[in-house]
Amino acid sequence: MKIHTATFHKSVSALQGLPESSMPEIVFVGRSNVGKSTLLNTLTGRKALARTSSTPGKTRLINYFLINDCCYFVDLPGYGYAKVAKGERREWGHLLGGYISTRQSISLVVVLIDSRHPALDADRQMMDFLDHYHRPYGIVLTKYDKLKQKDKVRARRELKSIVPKTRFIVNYSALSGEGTAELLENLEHYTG
Ligand SMILES: Nc1nc2c(ncn2[C@@H]2O[C@H](COP(=O)(O)OP(=O)(O)OP(=O)(O)O)[C@@H](O)[C@H]2O)c(=O)[nH]1
Ligand SMILES: [Mg+2]
Repeated sequence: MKIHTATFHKSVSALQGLPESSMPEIVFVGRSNVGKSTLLNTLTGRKALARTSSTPGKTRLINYFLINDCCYFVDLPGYGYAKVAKGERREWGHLLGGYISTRQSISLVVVLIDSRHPALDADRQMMDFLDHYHRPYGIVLTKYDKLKQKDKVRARRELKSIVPKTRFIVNYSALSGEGTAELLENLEHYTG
């Protein structure tokens, strides 16, 4: 797909506040700090569309971005970060889990995984959860620029063996732009 327009639509703190489900939603999930908000910015070519930070726990709400007036990209709070207070973590977990398990208009979940740690429990649990609710998903390996060549081969191999159901695996670097075109091509099928 080609992105012509990308605008912030709405932030939601509770499931009751979700917008009317009139368009397909492509959802971006992953551990805190994996690069979800950064990816939204590089993908849309809008530097400050989603807020990013080197400190984990930056995104705390469900953020809707309207793309080409035809679908939403949805940025979610991260999971699996120990330093966030327990109560807050539980709250995000409910919001995230409730949203993914009940929202019918989700057309695809993009799971972002840190390419340096491709097989962490938290990510496996997320993919089990997606399987359980029959949500189609694809994988983006983030921060690919930080990997040495031999680790690049290993990261993909490790992942492939544990996630046979993924629709795609894209290597991604927000620094170099690697993976942007390939990811957009894959998303095309889920925009309605
Ligand atoms: N080197 C490198 N750094 C990246 C890349 N993508 C993101 N980062 C950095 O990783 C940090 C976290 O990025 P965010 O996009 O805020 O991460 P997030 O997943 O939205 O985090 P939460 O909102 O806290 O869940 C920032 O310092 C980014 O600059 C990448 O491809 N390469
Ligand atoms: Mg974020």
